[in-house]
Amino acid sequence: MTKVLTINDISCVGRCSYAVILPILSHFKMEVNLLPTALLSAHTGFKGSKIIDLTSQLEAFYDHFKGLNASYDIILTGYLLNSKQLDFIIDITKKSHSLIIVDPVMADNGKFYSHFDMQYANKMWQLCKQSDIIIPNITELFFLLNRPYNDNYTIEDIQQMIKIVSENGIKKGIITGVSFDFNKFGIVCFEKDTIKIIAKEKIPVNYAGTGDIFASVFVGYYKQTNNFFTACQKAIDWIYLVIKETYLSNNDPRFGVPFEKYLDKI
Ligand code: PXL
Repeated sequence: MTKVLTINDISCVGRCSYAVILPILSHFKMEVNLLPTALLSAHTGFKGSKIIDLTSQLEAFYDHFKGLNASYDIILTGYLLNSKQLDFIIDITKKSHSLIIVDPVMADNGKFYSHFDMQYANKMWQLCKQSDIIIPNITELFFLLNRPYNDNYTIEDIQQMIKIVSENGIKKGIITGVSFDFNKFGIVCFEKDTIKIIAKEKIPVNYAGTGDIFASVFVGYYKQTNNFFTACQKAIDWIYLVIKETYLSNNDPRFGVPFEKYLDKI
């Protein structure tokens, strides 16, 4: 059985982070261990979220796992709360033999989420450089490379950014939320020198948690198929189905997507 250590937050409302990662990875019959970074009443897209910061507990939890002889095929990182947590995770990944997959959760739509800034992005870049696969959205890619976000990016801009990412030793990556054309929306994925664009018809609503859903369904398919580009295609096909049907039902996007109804279509 594949064993995954997931490092992420528990947002009690809003279908993101562990609320989506756990059911999806379990659906793929993976064993999931949790290293929670924070407990939030709801994700930060809602106003007034109450946050319990778990920074002071991370090391003790991880030491306990080591004492239990836990070893992981995959470490999947997501929402971290601060630079101190990043330092600790960078240290873990340096010493680890697991496949390291980093979703550098910190920004979207050209802006940082609350709590994050360019200094955090620079440190997140250090973590990305320790990883095997990164899954930033397009805003996060700009910020990782210390660039101001520019909505009018071209495919050449992305190719150039991917070149820098590859030159820094990151072998594979998926850039999500990419749109070159008014009607299309999708991902750009790369493995060494090969770059593929997978585009779908644009859906003009940003649902919470879809980055976390994409990352986990990708991880599941990657382990299942052992083929990076096939996993990207399957992940995008499934999440597109979920988002398209959600759009037709007019849900409040802060509550995420009803992915539960579509697990059997994975
Ligand atoms: O889905 C990304 C995410 C995860 N966790 C928390 C968030 C967000 C995005 O806003 O606030 C707590």
